[in-house]
Amino acid sequence: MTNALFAQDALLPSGWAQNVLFQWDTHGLLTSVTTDTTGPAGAEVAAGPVIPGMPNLHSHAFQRAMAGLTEYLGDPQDSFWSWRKLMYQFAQKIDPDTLEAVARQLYTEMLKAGYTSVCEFHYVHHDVGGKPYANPAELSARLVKAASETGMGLTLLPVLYQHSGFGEKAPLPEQARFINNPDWMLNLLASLEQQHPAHTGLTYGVAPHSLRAVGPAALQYMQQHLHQQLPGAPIHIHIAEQTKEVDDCVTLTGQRPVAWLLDHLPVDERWCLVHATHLQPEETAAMAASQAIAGICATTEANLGDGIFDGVNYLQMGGRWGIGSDSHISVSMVEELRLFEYSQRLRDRRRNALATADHPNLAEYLYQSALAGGAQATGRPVNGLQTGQRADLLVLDAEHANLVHKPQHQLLAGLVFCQHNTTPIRDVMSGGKFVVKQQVHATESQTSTGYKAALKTLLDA
Ligand code: NGQ
Ligand code: ZN
Repeated sequence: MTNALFAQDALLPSGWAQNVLFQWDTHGLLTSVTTDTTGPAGAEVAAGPVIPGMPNLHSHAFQRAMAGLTEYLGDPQDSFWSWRKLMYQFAQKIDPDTLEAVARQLYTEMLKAGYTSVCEFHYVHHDVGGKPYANPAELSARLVKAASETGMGLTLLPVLYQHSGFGEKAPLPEQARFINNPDWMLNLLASLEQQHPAHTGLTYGVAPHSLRAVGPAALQYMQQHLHQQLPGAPIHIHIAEQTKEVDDCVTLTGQRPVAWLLDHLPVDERWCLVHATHLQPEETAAMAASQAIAGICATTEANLGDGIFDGVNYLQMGGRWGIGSDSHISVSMVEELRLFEYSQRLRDRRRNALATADHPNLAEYLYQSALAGGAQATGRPVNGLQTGQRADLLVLDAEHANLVHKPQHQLLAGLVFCQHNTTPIRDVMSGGKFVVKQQVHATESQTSTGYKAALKTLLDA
């Protein structure tokens, strides 16, 4: 039997099931998921328990190459803003070839870590100096290439970027590579659609960078025209990550960023509000009610000293969320989930903080929620192991020290809340094809050679 996999144990949207047969079509979409079958019936047999692959809802691919390069005290008041200066200097060095090599390495690492989809919040558009490339979509196309060649599902979100701060301040010279306008963006999307048509593994949306970088009129115009051109396409925005941003927004508008956005734009399930770190209780409630996704990037938020998301209240209110590795100082979905929970424990001095009476199995609850929210943010059919969704799955090693002898309901806690230097993620399937087998990605050695050469170029530049 081709395009079929049998798993003795599999995590479905309804929970753990036994003797599950998965079948999928040539687009990589599941056509049937049958539980309690009598056996493999000629299908390939999964080497361990099967769980759905996780979407990564926030990535700036080029930042993978600067991981670990900003961990020294420069400015005595070192902060997000001094980190950003260093990040801008690094962004000047990126060219099409280095971006492609870094993205290929990053997507390989993500797949091995269990991320089978990524949303690229992509804002380095132009040449150094700000001149568009001969193909204005050059750098976007390199990300598409890296994703397709590694087997990573991609939602490409070209970034709209116009200003250096609230009140439509003129951009800084170091932002020249990012600057564009809504019509340029809509043309870019049309040309990308033509060069690389969407399919189950690739889709497009847009990312107004932040309320700092895009003014109200452009934001309105962008979202209206986007949904004429690409109905239902996702819109992601950075919001309320730093208190300075909140203060500047209040000074200009009298409202905090999340409150302002919810009041002035039709924020709904197509939207992903990345970070949303600083919320007043009314904002938490309104954001949960909007059905937008909160994009939690716990390791980056910790690294940059952002603050702690209002997770306990937001989840109690049924708020939707997913995880992103953002600056890629860590590429580990289990670390994102764990740190999200641990940030709440440290703040509130309690345990199992994000679990609820209805969902006492914390690891399973976190996993299933981040999966559903992440899938919504991708705008692609990646919402778990059910008919019509992509065959994106992970095969766990049941003999791993953190899983061995455990009942089904303890497996995800063994994955998420134990960390002992080896991962129990054994094989990874993306769109019906195994891209990682026994913890090795099919093209990882060429990828690694290319990455090392690119990193040398970037460090020498
Ligand atoms: C970014 N990253 O666009 O890469 C941002 C920093 C900004 C994070 N916020 C730049 N983590 O927000 O202005
Ligand atoms: Zn970001």
